[in-house]
Amino acid sequence: MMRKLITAAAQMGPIAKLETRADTVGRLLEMMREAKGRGCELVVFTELALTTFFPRWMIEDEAELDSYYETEMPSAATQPLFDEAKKLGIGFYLGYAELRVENGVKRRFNTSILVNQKAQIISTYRKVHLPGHSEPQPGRDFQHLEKRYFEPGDLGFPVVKGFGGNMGMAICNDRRWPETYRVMGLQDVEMVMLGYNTPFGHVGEQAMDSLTLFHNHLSMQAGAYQNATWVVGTAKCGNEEGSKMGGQSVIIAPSGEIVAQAVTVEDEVITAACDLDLGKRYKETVFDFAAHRRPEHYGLIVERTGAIPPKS
Ligand code: CDT
Repeated sequence: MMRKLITAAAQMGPIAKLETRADTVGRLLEMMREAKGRGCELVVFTELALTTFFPRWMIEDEAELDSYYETEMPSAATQPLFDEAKKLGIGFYLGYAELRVENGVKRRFNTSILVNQKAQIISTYRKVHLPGHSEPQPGRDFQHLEKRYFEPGDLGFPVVKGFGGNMGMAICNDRRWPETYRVMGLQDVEMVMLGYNTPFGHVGEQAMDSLTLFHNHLSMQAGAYQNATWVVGTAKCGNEEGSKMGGQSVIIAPSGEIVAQAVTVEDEVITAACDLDLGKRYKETVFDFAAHRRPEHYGLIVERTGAIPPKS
């Protein structure tokens, strides 16, 4: 049996600070049409796909900061994406900055949604692993203030039915953490979609920074293989307001193999015919969780290594 989901990763080149939402949404629409033209049923856009990557700056003016967030979804600016998706019969993953007011208090999240072919939002995810700092770091050309501008997601890692399979989402730094994939793996996820903005030089250690692109793929390939799931990783990349970000968007099979990869640092659509049944090959053998995982023993190992004090 084969459950084929033809999927696109729609990589984005830089979004300038002054680029309007309408222009950015126009770029997304163009890539959505290209994906549909290549037979895709799903297109995965990137993290914070509607604006420049604003956490690189310390922004003290609240109105300016608020201008990077969406207070509703769909919004007037993003409605064309929903309209076109419905017309074309294509679903999409979209990352954006979410601002909601609860009991008069502003709450800010780095969010993604999954929209089906009828333009209905079928899942919402809020980024859990927020990298960087909450205070500006001295001596840096670019900050990484995600901890200042967002709170950690409060929705867990939901896996939902859609597109004929079990679909999960993550956002950027989440991809480096095995928990991200395993929490979804335990829910039998078959495709993890994620967008990322990864500036070079973000660690500040040259030896590590030179491995940025290697670590990008390493973490996603490991997550795919160890949880027998497809992973679609979509970059925002290129030189954005002087900050250089890595590209190499990928579609990765449950074997851990890359089956499609972007070759530019610009807007670029890559596609693959993803057989959602492929994961079974691993889920029924080497990664048969029920047969081989030993969670009841993990606590003992942790105790013996002193990571947690032994029970008295
Ligand atoms: N957007 C995002 O999460 N970027 C991080 C790099 C910055 S760490 C200071 C990432 O993990 O790619």
